[in-house]
Amino acid sequence: QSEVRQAALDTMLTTARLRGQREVRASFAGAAAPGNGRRTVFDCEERNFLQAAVMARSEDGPDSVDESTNRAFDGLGLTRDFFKEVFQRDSIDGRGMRLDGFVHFGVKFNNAFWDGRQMVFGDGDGKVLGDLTGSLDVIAHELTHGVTEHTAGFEYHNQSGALNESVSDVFGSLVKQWSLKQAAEEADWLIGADVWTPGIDADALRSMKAPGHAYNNPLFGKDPQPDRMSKFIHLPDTDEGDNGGVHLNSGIPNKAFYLTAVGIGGFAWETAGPIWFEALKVSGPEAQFHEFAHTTFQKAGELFGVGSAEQSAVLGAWQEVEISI
Ligand code: ASN
Ligand code: ZN
Ligand code: CA
Repeated sequence: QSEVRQAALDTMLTTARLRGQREVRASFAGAAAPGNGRRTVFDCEERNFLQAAVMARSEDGPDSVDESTNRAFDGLGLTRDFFKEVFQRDSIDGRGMRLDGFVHFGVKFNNAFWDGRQMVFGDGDGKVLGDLTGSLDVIAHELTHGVTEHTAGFEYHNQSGALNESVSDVFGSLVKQWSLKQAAEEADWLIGADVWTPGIDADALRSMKAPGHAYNNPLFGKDPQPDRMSKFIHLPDTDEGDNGGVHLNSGIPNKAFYLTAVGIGGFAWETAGPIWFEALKVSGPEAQFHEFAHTTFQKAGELFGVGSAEQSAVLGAWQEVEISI
């Protein structure tokens, strides 16, 4: 058990070190070139750094023989198309930024991440996690970190960091729902169900519907995600403290989104989705839960009318997670 814990901590610290690493961003050839959202997938061949990765598939090239490459390529494409068709957003930066995905990062690496410029996926150790390209919502989660960086820019710690995490889960889940044409009441609201614990059925990395009921986190113990403000977890703003519990406290805004979506009913990407997306575009880097809640309420009024059923769903949802507007 302590071995599993140590491995999870190592993974988390490695991810923290690589996330937003400026050198990686700057050194990548062509990084600044506009690309009409064109995709390229690179194979890290189990190495721990991106510079040595080999091109595995590009927009006009043939399918790869490698399934991780094809899954990353397809998942990035679906996510790009979702943002374009549903929100008229042209790729990560709104200006057609090219999409670079990296697969087979490291040896049995139990994570996926956005590094400030590209999306990186490990193979998983086969026990805690399978190949991280195996869940569409995980791919969409990582791409959405890029969208958030280019819009609200939520600082990656404490409440603004939990909002950053939550927004990635929100649109990660919506991409999956959109691709399956699932209404809010039919969706599973799980993140990473296909990749989390390959040997154990019916669990996931996180549940937006029931935060704290999806999994056993090797680092933080059983059912660590809170679903309301009174259960907010105070952790230090360090790498070991998950930057103030950003992957834990995201359960609170996740639940608020879920409640809004099922409160309105129907396709969530046509209801709660646009409300959250408009709120994301006008929020700032230091936004706190309360402020963001207020912004969603305001946007619901603008999009659906003041006093509309949609706006009261937003109000009720935040109330239920103990955030008053
Ligand atoms: N999978 C994690 C995420 O996307 C990686 C990290 O940044 N801690 O948030
Ligand atoms: Zn994330
Ligand atoms: Ca499982």
